[in-house]
Amino acid sequence: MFVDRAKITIKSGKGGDGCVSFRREPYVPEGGPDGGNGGKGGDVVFVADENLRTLMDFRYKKKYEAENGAPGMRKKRFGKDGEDLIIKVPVGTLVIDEETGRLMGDMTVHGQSFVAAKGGKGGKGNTCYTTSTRQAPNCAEAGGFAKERSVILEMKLIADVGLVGFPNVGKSSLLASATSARPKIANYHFTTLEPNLGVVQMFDSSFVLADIAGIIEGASEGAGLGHDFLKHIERTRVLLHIVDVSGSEGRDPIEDFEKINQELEKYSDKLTRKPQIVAANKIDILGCSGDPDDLEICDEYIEFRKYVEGKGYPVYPMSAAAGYGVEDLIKAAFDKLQEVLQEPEEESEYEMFDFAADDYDPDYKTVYADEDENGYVLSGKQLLKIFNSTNFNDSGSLRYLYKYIEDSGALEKLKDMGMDNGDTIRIEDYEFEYYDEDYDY
Ligand SMILES: Nc1nc2c(ncn2[C@@H]2O[C@H](COP(=O)(O)OP(=O)(O)OP(=O)(O)O)[C@@H](O)[C@H]2O)c(=O)[nH]1
Ligand SMILES: [Mg+2]
Repeated sequence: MFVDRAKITIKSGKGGDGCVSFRREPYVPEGGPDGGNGGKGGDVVFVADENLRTLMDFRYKKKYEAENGAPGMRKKRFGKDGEDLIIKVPVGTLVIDEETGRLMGDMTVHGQSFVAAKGGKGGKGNTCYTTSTRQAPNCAEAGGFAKERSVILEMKLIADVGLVGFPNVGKSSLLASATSARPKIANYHFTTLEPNLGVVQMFDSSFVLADIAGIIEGASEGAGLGHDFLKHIERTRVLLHIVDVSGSEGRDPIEDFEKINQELEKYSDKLTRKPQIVAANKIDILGCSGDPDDLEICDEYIEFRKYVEGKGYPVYPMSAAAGYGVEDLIKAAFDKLQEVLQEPEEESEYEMFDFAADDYDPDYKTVYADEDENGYVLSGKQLLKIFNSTNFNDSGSLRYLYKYIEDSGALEKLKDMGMDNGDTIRIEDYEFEYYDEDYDY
């Protein structure tokens, strides 16, 4: 199965928590703090790889997680950083953030890479919390959060050159003749349903040729899986239009040529803007060997060539089955491709993802006050970070947490909601009772 779109979830590593620890040495009754910092969580990184051709692998594995940072340790030892997770994708893949629908990365060259989910920062150990008034800090910073998101991978380019034409005209035969790919070739329509890709070697260079399912009249309106097929064609740079010039199935080659172009045009003018080279296939059936002298007396071919050239397209005679003319046609496709590669790329239909805005979270400091069937609840990202950094056996650390909650204004909100002295407030799985400052116990 050919896969050109996939949805996966990615998750960076969480930062390791900072460590709370104190020096323990003989004859030193109160050693200072010596808790080390936690390690950074691993990033999720996308890398373009020219050895991959489809998004097949993402069909089976959907979840990708980088390693967490390790917690800090005693004796000021740092926790190990989590390993980055490298995800290789074919050149020509678009990486799109599902939530915003924005483009995170357009992977156009081999080796190109970007970080799609940053790992959480390592938390600071208690060593870093020492101040002049606080010589023995009993808390350490929690590691930064992991980042999780859904991304859509989409192949912008499935191949450099795409074969188009009616069913049974010899598209797969050409792929088999020009590359080492072995597509199924048979004398019936729609032998090919999924694109077959082959690599054409040209001197010290190469390009990818895609054999796509045959197009029929009405494909642009969806006839015979038309939309899927036409979408594949959209993802090639140069079109090789194969026509059965012998009319072996009783159709007229000129009409065939026109009908396919009409379908391409109806689907999208992007397809009509692509350079197109026309191959007049099955000349052997017309009794032609491919020899130039032979060709000039082959009326059907000459008539077809005159018409198509009149429309401004180059025409190449061919017998894909016998191998005539294949080399010249492939050379022409290669030359055209080199020309196209010089041109600037068409503008992307996607807006760019804003990484700076993604790093800056305006919601980070908000403390949410809610009520559920079990009582009052506080939540919020910064609150959770401070909560995770709190040592509940240490009064200084607890006081810091309470002061943060008070300053956030969340208690006022809870009071407006009807909270009274003695009511329970919950943060994650921790509960405490609320009493006013001037409450008379
Ligand atoms: N005589 C002759 N037969 C050919 C030539 N090229 C292809 N054929 C035959 O035409 C039939 C169809 O060829 P395919 O290559 O499968 O055609 P296709 O365009 O890939 O067909 P679909 O995948 O069904 O769209 C096969 O029986 C081929 O052997 C040719 O140049 N001369
Ligand atoms: Mg085929």
